[in-house]
Amino acid sequence: MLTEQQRTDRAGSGAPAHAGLAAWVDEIAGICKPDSVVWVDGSEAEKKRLEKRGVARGQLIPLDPERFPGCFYSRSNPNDVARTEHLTYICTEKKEDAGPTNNWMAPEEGYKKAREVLKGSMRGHTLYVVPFSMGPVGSPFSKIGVELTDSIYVVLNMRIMTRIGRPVLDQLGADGEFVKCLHSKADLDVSKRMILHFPQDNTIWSVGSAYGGNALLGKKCLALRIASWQARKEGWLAEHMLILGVEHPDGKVEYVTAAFPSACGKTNLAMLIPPQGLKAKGYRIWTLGDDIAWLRVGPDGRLWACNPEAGFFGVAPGTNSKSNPNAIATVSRDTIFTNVLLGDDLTVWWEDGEGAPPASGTNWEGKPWKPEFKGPDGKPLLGAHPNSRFTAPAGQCPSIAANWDSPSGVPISAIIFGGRRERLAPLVFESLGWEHGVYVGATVASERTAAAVGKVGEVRRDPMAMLPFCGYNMGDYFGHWLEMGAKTPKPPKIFHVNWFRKDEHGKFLWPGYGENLRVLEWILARTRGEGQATETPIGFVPAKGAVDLTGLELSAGAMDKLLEVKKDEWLAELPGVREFFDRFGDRLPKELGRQLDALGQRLAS
Ligand code: OXD
Ligand code: MN
Repeated sequence: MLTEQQRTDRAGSGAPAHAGLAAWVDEIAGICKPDSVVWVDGSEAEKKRLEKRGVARGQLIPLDPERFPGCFYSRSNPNDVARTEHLTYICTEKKEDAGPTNNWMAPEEGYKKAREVLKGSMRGHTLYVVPFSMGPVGSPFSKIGVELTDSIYVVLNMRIMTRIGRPVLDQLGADGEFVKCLHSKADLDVSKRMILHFPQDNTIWSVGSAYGGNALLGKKCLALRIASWQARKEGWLAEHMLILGVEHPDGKVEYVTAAFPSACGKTNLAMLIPPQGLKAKGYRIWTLGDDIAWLRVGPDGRLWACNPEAGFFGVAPGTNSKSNPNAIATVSRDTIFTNVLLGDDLTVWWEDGEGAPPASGTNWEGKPWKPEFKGPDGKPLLGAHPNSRFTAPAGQCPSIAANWDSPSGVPISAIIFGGRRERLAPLVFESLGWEHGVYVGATVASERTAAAVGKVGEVRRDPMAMLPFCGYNMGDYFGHWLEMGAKTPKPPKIFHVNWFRKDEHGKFLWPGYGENLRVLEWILARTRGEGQATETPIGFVPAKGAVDLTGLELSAGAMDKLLEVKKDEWLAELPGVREFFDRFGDRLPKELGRQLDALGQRLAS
């Protein structure tokens, strides 16, 4: 129960007319026992107050106001720097509804275990009530959540990544539906860490972590895991996809979505700058989202996409003015940097980043750092953690589309799947139709990156780049994709790309980054019934000369190698796909088994 003082505070700071919400906040405060409860209104004055408090408590360090105005540095516990998929659970009544690719816990057990950790976990802390909207407030795409958290860092990040505060409460009204999101850092003990999703209760409980993907509950937890469940029920798609627009010289803009596993370049592609050689064609690229897309069938029978987020939570290492100049400009102000290198001059830096490193600083682990320092393995001591991040408002991106937060979304011409594969997958291929496209998405495989705890580099199946994010049985998810195709009168075409193919000496064959526009150009031409292609057993690849390489120096024969479909390698891939499909038993749609057989026959003939 709240004390009288706490009730007064809440009333004073604008608690809602929503009795269900007020009762739930009381209930959680009764478990976590915070010293006070603060309802977040989203105002500038409140932001300043929270920043001041974060600084006073040592959780935030203000950066040099000349070089990084409005920016803060934050360092998380070294045991808490990436998503912890092995501690992430889908808590459905029936285990089979979570499916073979998710960890499952019975809802009663989940609530009970987490409650033990939550009991009194906020003593000495404030509980912040953060009403937030995923998607523009009031848009037909949007969903409302309320996150209760004991972390100022979380409030300030949610402020960037979502729309928060008073307008959201107004939209919620007296009886609106919302996702109940509870987050407590507790004591950051890994052995008590749990990220629990209760899709049947519209509820998320996350304890023991302050890392973005585990703690900013609007992102992976709501906008993917819970939303994917809701999307199946309501007939739409919640996907791990960027959204970008390609503007042609006549002003016409075509939009695509692309799903790549975490840390495989979605942010870079979403913010692409046309390469020198294609400049003459006058393209402009517009960014609408870099991580999540919600898609619905529009009144014109096409699929329309909306980015539910309002900011970018991007991977810092590797971001520089060659790989992503727009990101560098985006993070030049009002950005929170997490686990990068903090210079003694109050600047930030990361490996493969921008400019010279500071002469000395403190690294992501809090260790003194100089460029010449070596770690225990004799290699240079890392300044930034490989999964260190920046959190920046979407509106600050120079390439942000004017319509990025349009309540009606944008119509999609192509869906692109991709993985990080050294071999096998060509630079690009087009699927043979929606059903085959769903097969292509369902069989995406990729080498693991640093965005989640685990062995980096290991190849794993990551269907639609949703393996860690699908909130229900993936067999049913594939079925839902097939149904969405059937109910979309004018579905987009589905493609697959691989920017990471290597030659026999282990060198990347494709330069990537801005040059990827050349591939997008071919993809869009194909959606208009143009663009030359050769049919292969796996789908259509660009015909010789069909990808415009003007001004691009590729090594001799590189394009042939990039587009080569090696039948023996593809045949060798099939038993692994079959084994993966078998895991879903009778929840696997028959269509996918048929697609696998048909591919086998095409490859063998
Ligand atoms: C992310 C991720 O942070 O996919 O976007 O891990
Ligand atoms: Mn992601």
